[in-house]
Amino acid sequence: MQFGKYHGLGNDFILIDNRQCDQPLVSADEAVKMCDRHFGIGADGVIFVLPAQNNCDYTMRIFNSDGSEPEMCGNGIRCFAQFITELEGQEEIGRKYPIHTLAGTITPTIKGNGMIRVDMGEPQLMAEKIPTTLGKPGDKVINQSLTVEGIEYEVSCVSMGNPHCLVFVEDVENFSVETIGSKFETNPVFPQKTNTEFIQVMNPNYLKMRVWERGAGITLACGTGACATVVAGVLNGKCHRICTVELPGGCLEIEWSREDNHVYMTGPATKVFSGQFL
Ligand code: ZDR
Repeated sequence: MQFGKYHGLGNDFILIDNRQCDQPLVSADEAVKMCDRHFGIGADGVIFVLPAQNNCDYTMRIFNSDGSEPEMCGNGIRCFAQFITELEGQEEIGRKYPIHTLAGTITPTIKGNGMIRVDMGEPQLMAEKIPTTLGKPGDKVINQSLTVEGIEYEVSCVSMGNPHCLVFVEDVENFSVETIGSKFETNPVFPQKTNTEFIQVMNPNYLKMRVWERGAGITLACGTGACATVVAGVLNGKCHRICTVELPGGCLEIEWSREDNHVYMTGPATKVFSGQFL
């Protein structure tokens, strides 16, 4: 099995050329083995470039490192776009690739120098769309109280195709993401589980965030999570619509457009190596 290994700010993925077949060439169980950092290649997920659907150029599917299948992956789709330029044998600056995902059509644009800008679509805010039982159907979940392990947090919820729970904290460096993250992920108020972002506001143009990802645990970056962070920041009056999000692996530039309500994410995608999995 040929693969490419990419990362977006340290959120790393195995990319598979699956253009000849409608179904992923590896099973969820095999993906778990490939993602293992000691017995496999090592990655946060496996991403497949599948044939086009719905008037798009390609279809993206992804398995998390635990074998679950998320609807979308923000850092992953930048790597996906960079991988396509390699498969197609040319990198055309300004070229847009509409990609069919389980979260609808997502469109990366090649900016050059390994940078990709992605139209991530519109955030979904209604409780049933996250999904969460923290609010009534039709209600937004902004600054609601949620008790986890006996501690009360004020949380906001945003779907970028996948679920995010956003928590603003005073000191993100010293916040115990490693112990509390999984308690948010599996909290019964999130029937599809959730990704959770812990955010410190440095100023209205600059947020620092650490993430616990559903199905992957702590990762160095999360693209959908950075988008959800800015949406929650704007809705809570904490940041501007154009904002830098610093993650452990580096920075993403996020814009929540007033004109079309879409969220735009700009950041790098970097190839590390290619190889053959036995
Ligand atoms: C967070 C993520 N890596 C990204 O960059 O958007 C997406 C991975 C999918 C996530 N773990 C989920 O929703 O299950």
